[in-house]
Amino acid sequence: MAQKTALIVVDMQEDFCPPARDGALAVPDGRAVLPALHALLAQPFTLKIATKDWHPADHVSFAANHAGAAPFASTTVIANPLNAAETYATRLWPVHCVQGSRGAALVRELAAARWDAVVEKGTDARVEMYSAFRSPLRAPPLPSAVSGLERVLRDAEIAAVVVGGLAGDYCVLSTALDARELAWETFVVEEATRCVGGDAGWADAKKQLEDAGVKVVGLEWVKENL
Ligand code: VGL
Ligand code: ZN
Repeated sequence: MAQKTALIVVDMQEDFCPPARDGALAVPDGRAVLPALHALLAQPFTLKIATKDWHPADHVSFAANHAGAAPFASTTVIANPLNAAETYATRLWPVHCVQGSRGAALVRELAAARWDAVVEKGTDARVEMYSAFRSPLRAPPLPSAVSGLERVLRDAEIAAVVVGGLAGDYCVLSTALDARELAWETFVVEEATRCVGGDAGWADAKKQLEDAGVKVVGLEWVKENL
C-alpha cells in the first residue's frame, strides 16, 4: 500500500449474522460478506481493526427496555447526559450484542484473524453509538461514548481507512461518515457489507456516503489501487 491504510471491520458478530438466535438482529445475507472480508484481510494493511457492538443489558437501544415499544418499529429520544438540551431520536432494536454473551462474539470465521485492535462501542447504557468512533452527542462530547479508535489511527499515522462489515446502513455508514469527517480518506467496500434495510437500505446509505466524500469501491479496486 502506497500510504498507511487501516482496515476497519465493523461488528461482524453472531447477533448480526443469520441464523442468529431468537430476537437478535440478523442482517439479511450478513454472512455473505465473509469472502470479501477474508480477501481484504489478506492485503497488507498497516492496521487491521475489528469493532464490536458491546451493550450492557440495560442499553437504551433495546425495545425491551421501553414499556410498550416494539423492536424495529419504535423510536426513543436520547438526551446528552451532560446537556439535556441536546437530543436525538433513534430507532429501537431487539436485544443484541450484550456484553459477554455468545451473540456478541466475533463470528467464528474471523476469530483466527490477527487484529491489531478490537474496539468496543455502545458500552454506555444511556446512549446509542453506531459509529465506532463516538456517539452523535457532541455538545459536549460524552467521554464514555468516545472509543479509542481515533487515537489508535492517529498514533499509527494512518492516512486512509477501508471499511466493511455490518450493517451498511447503520454502523458501517456512521463509522465511515465519521472517519471522513475526522479527515481520513475513506473507502467502503461494496461486497464487504450488507444492510438491515436490504438493497434499498444500501442505495440510501451509498448516496449519503458519496455525498460526504466517502468512496464506495469494489474489492478488486482495493487490491489494485491501495
Ligand atoms: C448496529 C443496529 C444496532 C450495527 C448496531 O452494527 O449496524 N445496528 N446496533
Ligand atoms: Zn447495537
